[in-house]
Amino acid sequence: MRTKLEIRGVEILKGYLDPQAQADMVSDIREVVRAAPLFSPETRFGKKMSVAMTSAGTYGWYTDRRGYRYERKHPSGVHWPPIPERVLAVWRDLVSAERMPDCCLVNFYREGAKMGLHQDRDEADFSWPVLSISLGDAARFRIGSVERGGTTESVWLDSGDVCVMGGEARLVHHGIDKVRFGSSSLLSDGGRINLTLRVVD
Ligand code: MD3
Ligand code: FE
Repeated sequence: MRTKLEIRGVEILKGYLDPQAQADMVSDIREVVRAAPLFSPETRFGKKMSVAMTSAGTYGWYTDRRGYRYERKHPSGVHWPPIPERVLAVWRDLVSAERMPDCCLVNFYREGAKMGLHQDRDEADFSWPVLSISLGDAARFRIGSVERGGTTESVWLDSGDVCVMGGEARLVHHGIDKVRFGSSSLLSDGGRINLTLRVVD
């Protein structure tokens, strides 16, 4: 069943994708990963991220000791593959048909992977929301505030859930505390895929 939740301005659409749509999207993402293999970059502090990632679209998000940024090419030197049509359809439905995202960041969480609290602020125009799609194992998503520190709230994201972060929520701190590894049967080897769609420039 589709239900809607709102936490600190983040809109959470539980059950937005049915099981068939989730499986179709996983095969789309497998194709993206074939063209642009997953990698675990180093943060600006030189620490390897536990999340593996790649991107689709004109830009891919990247980090190394030089800092966080968007790049037009995968570290191997190839252009990022196009954003799959079925992924763009979610953006069209929930955000806009006028402007398409130019990055789909693919995050892959293996057992034990997590993502600390951060803001997404490497994009040029914060008036566009960020949209996220969760596939595979359930994850505890933590939401803070725009300012550093203060209280946080958490919510479990399940396979097929979609989040839209726009308006006041666009710059809130957020992260993934933990993944309940093996909780979903969508991915044969377990793990969690998160897609975030962003307008970069
Ligand atoms: C709230 N990814 O890639 S998605 C990220 O599940 C990221 O992989 C997490 O945070 C993940 O940057 C969380 C939900 C999300 C994405 C972007 C946001 C929440 C957000 C941007 C602004 C506010
Ligand atoms: Fe983020």
